[in-house]
Amino acid sequence: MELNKKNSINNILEENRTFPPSKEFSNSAIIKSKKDLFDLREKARKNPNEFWDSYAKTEIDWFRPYETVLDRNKAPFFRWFPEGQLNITYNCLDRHIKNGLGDKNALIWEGEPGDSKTYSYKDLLKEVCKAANALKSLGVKKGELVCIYMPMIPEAMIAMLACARIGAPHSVVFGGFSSESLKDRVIDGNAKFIITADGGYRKDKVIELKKAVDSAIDSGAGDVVNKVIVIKRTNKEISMKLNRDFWWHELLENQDDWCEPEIMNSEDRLFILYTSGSTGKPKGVVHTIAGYNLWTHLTFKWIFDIKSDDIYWCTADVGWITGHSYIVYGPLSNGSTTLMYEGVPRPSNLGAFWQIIQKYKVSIFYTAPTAIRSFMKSGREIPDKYDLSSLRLLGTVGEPINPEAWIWYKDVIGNNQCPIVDTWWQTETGGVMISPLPGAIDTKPGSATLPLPGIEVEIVNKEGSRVEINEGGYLIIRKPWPGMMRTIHGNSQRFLESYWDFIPHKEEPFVYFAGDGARIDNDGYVWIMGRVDDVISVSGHRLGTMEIESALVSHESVAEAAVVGKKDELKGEAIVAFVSLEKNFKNSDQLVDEIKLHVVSEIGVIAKPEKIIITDSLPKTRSGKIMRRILRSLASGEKVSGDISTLEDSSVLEKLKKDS
Ligand code: 7RM
Repeated sequence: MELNKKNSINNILEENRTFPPSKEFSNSAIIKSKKDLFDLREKARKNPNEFWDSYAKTEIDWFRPYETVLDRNKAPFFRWFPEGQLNITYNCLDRHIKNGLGDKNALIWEGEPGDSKTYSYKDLLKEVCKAANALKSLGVKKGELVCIYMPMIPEAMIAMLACARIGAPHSVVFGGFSSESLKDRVIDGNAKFIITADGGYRKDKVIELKKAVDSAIDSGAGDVVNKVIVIKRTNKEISMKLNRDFWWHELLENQDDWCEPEIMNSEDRLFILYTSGSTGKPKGVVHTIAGYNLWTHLTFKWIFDIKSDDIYWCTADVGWITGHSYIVYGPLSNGSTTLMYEGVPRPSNLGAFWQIIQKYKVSIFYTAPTAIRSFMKSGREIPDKYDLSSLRLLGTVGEPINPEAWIWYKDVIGNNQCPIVDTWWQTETGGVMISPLPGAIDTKPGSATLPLPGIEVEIVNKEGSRVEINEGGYLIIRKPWPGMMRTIHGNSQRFLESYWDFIPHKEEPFVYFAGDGARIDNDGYVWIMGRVDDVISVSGHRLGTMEIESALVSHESVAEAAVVGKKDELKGEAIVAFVSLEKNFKNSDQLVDEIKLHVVSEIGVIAKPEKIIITDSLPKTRSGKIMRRILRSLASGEKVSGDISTLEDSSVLEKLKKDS
């Protein structure tokens, strides 16, 4: 995206409506007023170390206290609370039981075929301990990476916590990813263990997870993986390999229901989670224990204004960062009740979400703009059939929300009673960075509003200078924060290049570049404009154009490919691929379908191109770079404008127009 004043104002509807929180909401909120919020922001700005220290001391339980808040010696490899020792599962489970919350519901789970289950804090701790002991019995050691490839069932959460209990970092791979993607992640992380299920339910279909694990192992991951644990979910026949594959229920059967929490250092790894970038393969974002625990704990508490009797539901999958931070760690660290749903709304059950809110009296609901837009499309008659009066707060995450969808969400789902928290953050930031604190400030539809206390956001140009009010630019973060990523697994060079070297820095020695464009309005509110790199956001899921292009060219018929995002009313962006064919292949509908399916099997169904345009004429510069800007205009049906003088062969434009 090219950013300048003109397009930043044109791109985004000027939205001036403001919505203050109700008096009742503010009065009972944890942070009650703009003044309280600004005082906190000021405190954090003046003395960040003191600010973080005051929360780390009180909100986190330590086995050994830290001495240093922030170690900058190897910046930007920042280290937080380095001498401290703790175990995040102690903070998520044991301490609540000690505080008398043992019988409180920790997890409410709703299964896709209609089954359901609840776990109290005591129950959850027992299950986690049993699973932890089972992992130990299979030989999982502290520090060894465990891959988790699961449907949205309680065992996904239990497996994550069991790993954390014994100090084995986890690497959760979204269950919708293909065996190819799984293989890449297992190999990159060197994960010797995989926890999976026989299968999972997704939109009236069964996905065969164990089968995908088997083919990942057969096609290369076998050099790395030596044990697989399988949870029975669908009861479909699968093959189990002797001494390699173990049933979860058999392993757990005779395990002790107590497992001492491993004493971990603050900066030990908690997990790796892969996310797409503009170049190369997905990168393994590394998060460490203490800073992540503190940041997910604090942000969850502030943003969702959590009360002891709240029933909180985040609709994300645990395979994404939102699931890690705001289904598992943030809610549990706060001793809250978190709801998990195995399914997604589907044509055969468009009321699924509202049914669940009604059934469990959900009070806080956190979902993605894509979902809201699709509900909007199928009409308010559906949600109107359900009693949604238990809701008191609504949230969104993953992509910009258009004001129309925001208003609909507030009106139809929230009955105009609930504040909306539009939360901006990334896999890399660990937790939310920009969001309204719902009792403290007025919201504007489409803006994530203000950075949280301790977070110093600025919008700058290519030279690193701050741009003017309402001018578009690159979003950067000036100060380190506890939940920040620590590195890219196995590639610290890429960590430096992707996040810290992009923008020339002046005042602070290190500024973090988020990869997003944004502007800040007169009131200091941040308006996110989308990615400025070659990352496409499809229904809030991040995909690199390069990743999809490599999947395309790995098909025998594809000579060259260029992928762009096209604006999509529902999904935010849709994938459009321009493809040139190898000599012996001819364009046909059948071939196009075959190529689409090839991408699905290489990456996963979320990467399926909506449209493939076969053409002999990809627009290139004299140095051979594909001019994506031209393709973006063509894909969106817009006029190709701007400078095309660098185009090597200007006649390709006419040919391309014909092809697309
Ligand atoms: C949590 C998550 C991160 C990218 C980020 C943005 C976009 C996320 C918002 C948003 C506008 C928001 N992690 N993004 N939240 N854009 N408003 N509230 O999504 O690593 O998968 O993606 O998502 O572009 O850079 S992520």
